[in-house]
Amino acid sequence: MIEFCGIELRHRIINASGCFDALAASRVFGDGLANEFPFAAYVSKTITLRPRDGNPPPRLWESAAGMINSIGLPNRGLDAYLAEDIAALGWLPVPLITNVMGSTPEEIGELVAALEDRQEVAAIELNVSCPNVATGLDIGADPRGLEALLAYVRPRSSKPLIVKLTPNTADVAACAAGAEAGGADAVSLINTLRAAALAPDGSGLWLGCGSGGLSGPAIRTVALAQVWRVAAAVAIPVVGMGGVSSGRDARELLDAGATLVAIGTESFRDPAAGTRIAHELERGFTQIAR
Ligand code: RRO
Repeated sequence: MIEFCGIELRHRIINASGCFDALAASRVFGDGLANEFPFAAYVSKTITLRPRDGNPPPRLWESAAGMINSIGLPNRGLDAYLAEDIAALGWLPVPLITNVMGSTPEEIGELVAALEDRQEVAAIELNVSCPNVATGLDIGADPRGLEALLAYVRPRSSKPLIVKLTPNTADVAACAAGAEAGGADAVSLINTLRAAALAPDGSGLWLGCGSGGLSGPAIRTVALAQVWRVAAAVAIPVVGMGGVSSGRDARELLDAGATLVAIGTESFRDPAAGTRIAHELERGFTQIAR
């Protein structure tokens, strides 16, 4: 067993928010999914206070060794999550981590407070790093803003708070330190790198919202560098992610200082990637020098 923020996990591999829909997967794969759930914890797609339709299409672009998304947080909002989704996830054999995003500290505080009495929620991930909404990035790229945000939100929750950091900043270690100083229990990184693609017909930017976030193997070495820097800068646990598609990749993020590794884009290609990568990791890889 692995201990993470007081939560016991079977292994070190979890999903990246938004990259594995457990409700949709249970409809496709049936009851068997509970017996062979690919991750040691389940992180929900981001929820917001009110329902959101998400960004206009096109929302995806395949790039060299990666994918650019501009999904824009489509979700049914907090009320539907509390009233329906949490109960529908009752079969989950692993702890539930709920990912939330708001535009202001007050909104985030409200989301966090609403989850306080739900014992089904083991921890909360604060998404301060979505590249696809104007308000998502600002707080997450500012160390003092992050510290102030956490200082506001922290007293409103007794649950572990994980802060999802943006890679789109000059100093990710300072942002992590700001989150830690404000009372975060852990940080997770990296979210996607801001990116754009041009339409093949020359009509301009491809994605409906202009730019999007790059994920997949293309960003793995960026993630490795940022996880390394952050793990050296903070004492709280780090959840590393970005382009991991094998046990070897996961091992490298752990060697860089991560406690857990999250699988993102690889799960779209292989829904059982979490299980495979956890097994590959268990079989072992040579540790690299730090
Ligand atoms: O929904 C999205 O567009 C999205 C989110 Br919330 C995020 O955190 N990261 C990302 O690449 N896309």
